[in-house]
Amino acid sequence: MIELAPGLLYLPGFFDRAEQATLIDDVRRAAAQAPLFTPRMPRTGKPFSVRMTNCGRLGWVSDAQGGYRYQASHPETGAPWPAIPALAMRAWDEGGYAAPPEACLVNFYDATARMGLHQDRDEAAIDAAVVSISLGDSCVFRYGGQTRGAPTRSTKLHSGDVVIIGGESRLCFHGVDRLLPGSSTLLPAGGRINLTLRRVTAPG
Ligand code: MD3
Ligand code: FE
Repeated sequence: MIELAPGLLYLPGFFDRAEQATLIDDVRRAAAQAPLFTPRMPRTGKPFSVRMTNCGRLGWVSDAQGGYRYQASHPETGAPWPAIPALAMRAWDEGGYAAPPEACLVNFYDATARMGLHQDRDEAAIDAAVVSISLGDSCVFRYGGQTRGAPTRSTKLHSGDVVIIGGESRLCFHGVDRLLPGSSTLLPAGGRINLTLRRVTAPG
């Protein structure tokens, strides 16, 4: 385990190849039930290059009219989200939060997808760490400080890696600069899947 910054813990190779394959099977089943959708920016409606779906009681969605939010149903089908993959809970346990996660956001990156620098601040339970699981192609990940202008560093994230974003790093700006296509054979057609487990509401 490597502490990249205060509260930002990097667990390289947390999931072995067989476990990664199990997680991919679970994500495929989830996406069959809750299809990937293209989120859109609040107000402008500009589409994200990353496609998404969710597992858990609550899912993160965004569109022009409603903006960023968590909701209990799929934005296109209206159905409840599928269950969080059982193996993903092993990563959640590393975050040390007493209550279970409510959301597992599934991000799918094709070779050209990116995610701009942002903070994760749509959760009322801001004391709970966000737990990230990377699968498939590696990416160049960027993280900075609690203001957009603070200096940033970049690091690569590989298939099977887990990142715990808690403590002082919970509100740090971060994003995905680019994929490294062909860096993994886990997904036959390439691409990257990131699962982020989140506690949304304050427990109790
Ligand atoms: C915050 N996803 O969905 S994983 C997101 O790889 C998101 O798909 C990225 O940002 C992805 O909101 C990043 C979570 C993560 C990892 C490292 C961080 C968030 C971080 C380091 C500092 C601050
Ligand atoms: Fe984020």
